[in-house]
Amino acid sequence: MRLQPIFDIAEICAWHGIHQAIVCPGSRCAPLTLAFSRHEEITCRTVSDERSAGFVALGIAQQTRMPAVLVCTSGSAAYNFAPAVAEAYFQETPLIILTADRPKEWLDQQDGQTIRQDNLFGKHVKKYYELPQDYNHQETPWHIHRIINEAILLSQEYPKGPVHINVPLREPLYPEVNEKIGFNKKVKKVAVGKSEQLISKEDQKNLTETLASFNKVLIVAGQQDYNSGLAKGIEKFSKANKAALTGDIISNFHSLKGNIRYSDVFLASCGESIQQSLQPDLLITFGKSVISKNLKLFLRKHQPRQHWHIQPAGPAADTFQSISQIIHCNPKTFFESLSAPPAIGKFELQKKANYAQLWLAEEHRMARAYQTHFNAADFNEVNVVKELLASLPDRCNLHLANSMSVRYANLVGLTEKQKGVHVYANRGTSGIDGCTSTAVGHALSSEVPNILITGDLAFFYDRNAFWHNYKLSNLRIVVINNQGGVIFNLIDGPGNIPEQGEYFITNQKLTANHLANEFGFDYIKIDTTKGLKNGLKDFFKFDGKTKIMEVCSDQKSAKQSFDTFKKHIKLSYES
Ligand SMILES: Cc1ncc(C[n+]2csc(CCOP(=O)(O)OP(=O)(O)O)c2C)c(N)n1
Repeated sequence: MRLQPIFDIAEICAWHGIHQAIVCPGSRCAPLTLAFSRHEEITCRTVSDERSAGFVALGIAQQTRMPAVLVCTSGSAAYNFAPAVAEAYFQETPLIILTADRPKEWLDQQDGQTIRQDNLFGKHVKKYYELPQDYNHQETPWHIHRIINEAILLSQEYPKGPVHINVPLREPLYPEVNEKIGFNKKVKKVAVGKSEQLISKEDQKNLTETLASFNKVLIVAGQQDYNSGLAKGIEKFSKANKAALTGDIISNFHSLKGNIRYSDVFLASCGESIQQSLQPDLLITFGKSVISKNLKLFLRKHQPRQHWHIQPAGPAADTFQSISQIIHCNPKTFFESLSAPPAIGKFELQKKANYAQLWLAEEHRMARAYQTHFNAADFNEVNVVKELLASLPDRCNLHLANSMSVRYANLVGLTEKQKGVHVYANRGTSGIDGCTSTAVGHALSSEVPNILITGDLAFFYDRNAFWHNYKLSNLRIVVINNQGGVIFNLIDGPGNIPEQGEYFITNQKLTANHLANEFGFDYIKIDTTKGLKNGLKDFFKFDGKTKIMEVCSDQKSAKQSFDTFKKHIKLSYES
């Protein structure tokens, strides 16, 4: 059958456990669209704007922890996946991107929707593949099956990421009236054996000895999904080795006892002598990006004697400019393997514990400073985020948009008790372009409430996240509307120049109520603390509706309250 090789793609995906596809409209992609929409093991949805579709697929892949399929037609449609592809690449999220293409001989012949699609996403995919465009050779099905299997396996190999398969298709693109087409269960299937990467006995011995010889051990966790096994391993390791642990809100370690949440805040204010006392001998890092600029600056200046980075394979990012050893194994295995109490005397152990105590002392100082600073009655952006985080449902996904939303949330932090809150943010490229669509992808593929906190620019930028016909009853969006990108009012640099408002903050006048009306969402406007408290009573209730809460803020008060907060933290070091 003519289109059988294309239908086989969906069959192979389903066999690999890939059950979610996002398809964008077009005719060239019709065979792919039909293959995925007709396959009974695949949930196939359509999202018209490819920019949003890409991020929706990203959210689905993150939520299901499996690759999601993305299909589009030829031409600029494919280019519009690019921002999401880059984000997926840096967040190490697997996507199977299938772009339909014209037959190759029509390139550069003034044909419509024809662009150079080979290697379209450049180095932001793990690999680019192209399927053959003629199916009459007897080895073609094997060729196609081989490529699809390889691409799927590669997308899930460490580091996970997007793969691009370009699919040139000849007309006719639709099945003939009497053409019967189905799925062939006998397609070629290639599995890969998974083996746990262990630390060799010799490495374990050497690492244990080195670890025991350092008094000041600091663990820094980068962005990652919540993983209870890893959390337990770290808890055991830290207890045995008296290590300090810090990870910002996107590391998802908030429920871990002893995690230092406020390092970004206190490292900005604590001064040189405290910073020196916090300098580690041994730094252990794992995970992806770190939000905290202050932590980066602190560690680049106060370098450890050794820096071990743990990841399963490949070269490591040297974020703190101090890597001395890359340990290729799963972080969970690493921490479990080294969690026996070190063979050292009481006095030596006490020295280790003293270092961890120094970090905890700063954490406690912040907790006290927060208590005296935050007045629940004040209506400002940080307070709103604080109130929101405190009111989250026990089990939910929290999505934090770039840029101040994720920063405010990191500053406020989640508590040990909020174990069921899982945090997501597009910190692969830190774009404002797909934060809403990514949250939509999560909402479409999860049962729990999904709460997005976003600024107004990020929100209005990505409004096509809602432009489809799927219900989002488990989605709640809080838009902090200060009529522009307030980050450019808070950071040093654009703060004092005349071009600030027009070219950096980019003042804008939209409000979210029109959008809510257009899409049939519930809408509530908040401009007082009392209103917020009242609004929150119903906001998280499940009543089948998507809800938007628009917090009316202004740039002046946002700056004022942020500056006052920073001053208060500084003061806590003077008294
Ligand atoms: C796609 C993209 N374009 C531009 C930027 C630069 N940028 C970073 S933050 C920001 C403003 C965000 O404003 P808003 O969403 O209102 O959030 P706020 O700063 O007020 O928290 C911009 C334009 C970006 N990160 N991503």
